[in-house]
Amino acid sequence: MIDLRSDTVTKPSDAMRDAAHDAEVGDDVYGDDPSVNELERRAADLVGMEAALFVPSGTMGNQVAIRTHTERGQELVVDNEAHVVKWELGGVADLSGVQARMVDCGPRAVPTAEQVRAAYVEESLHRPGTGLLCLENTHNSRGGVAVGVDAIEEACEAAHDLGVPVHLDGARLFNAAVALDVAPEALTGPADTVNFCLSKGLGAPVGSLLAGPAPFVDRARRVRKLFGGGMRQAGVVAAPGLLALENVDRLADDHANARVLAEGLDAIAGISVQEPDTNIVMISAEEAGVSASDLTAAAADHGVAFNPTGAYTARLCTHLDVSRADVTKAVDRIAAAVESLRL
Ligand code: TLP
Repeated sequence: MIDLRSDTVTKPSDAMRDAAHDAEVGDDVYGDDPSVNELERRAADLVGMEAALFVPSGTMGNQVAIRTHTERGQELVVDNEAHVVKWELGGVADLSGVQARMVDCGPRAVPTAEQVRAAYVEESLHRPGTGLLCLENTHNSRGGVAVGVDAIEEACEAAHDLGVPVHLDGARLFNAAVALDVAPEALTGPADTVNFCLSKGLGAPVGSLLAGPAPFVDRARRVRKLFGGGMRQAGVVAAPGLLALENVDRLADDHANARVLAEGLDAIAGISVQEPDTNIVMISAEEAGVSASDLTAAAADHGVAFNPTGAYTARLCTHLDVSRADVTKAVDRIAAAVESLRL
């Protein structure tokens, strides 16, 4: 099976497994795990922040950030397709008691300054006040869009002018940086905090980092504990995470594979493709009159796995465990699957 469901499906390399075996460990809740401490330091440096916190998942990183930034009842301004509101089980309401004021950012993927100002709610006797702006880069549900520095700066500046902090869901931050050929700090600098994942394109088995100013990270550490994310000898997962940081540059290979995949799929009659910025390819089979569930089921029968995202749309991800040859094979198999549905 060629597994294009997500870049989360990568298996740890032998070097990562060895690193886990050999890791120096301690009790991280006491701050005693040298591997975790090193990872947090390296991660903070990498995104130009003062400190970082190792968390088990991107979801926890985002939800800890939102809880740390906000007070119950406040509003969170966010794109209506953002992961934090679409794919995190209503965590913003459940875990932080905030309500989302959703903005349709369209293909731009982040709000304009005008949209930020329009969504802002001033605290009053009748209104809760806006507590946070959340951005996402790359933007997953909008097709792995790499949002440029100018758009990030514009949104952050508008929020800051209103006294609203900004959290960046950078689960795939390095995909954005590589695609745009900018330093990660250029994308994170305008925001107050950022979460990035080790367990996606970078290939680690587990883990994300929430980075920001040291006092924020201190408070986030307590929230992580509250959410059950205080890990003990977490060096066994931090050590492979340190190796994952070496996989940043190779994300360009995934992006090149995504372009080949997109071109191949676009050539199949009835399939239309959104040109990929990074490692995510969004397709529609509407013209072929084929539903996404039929398409993904037929493709699985032909040996390619990917996920439906709507009635006719589906998402395919390239990653560390998918070669150029796999991508070419995947195109042939999907073409055969579409053909089988036309018969
Ligand atoms: N996204 C997963 C699914 O949940 C959709 C995927 O396969 O892409 N932010 C963004 C932008 C993400 O894409 C994801 C994972 C997360 C946060 C959450 O990360 P995890 O899965 O580590 O909780």
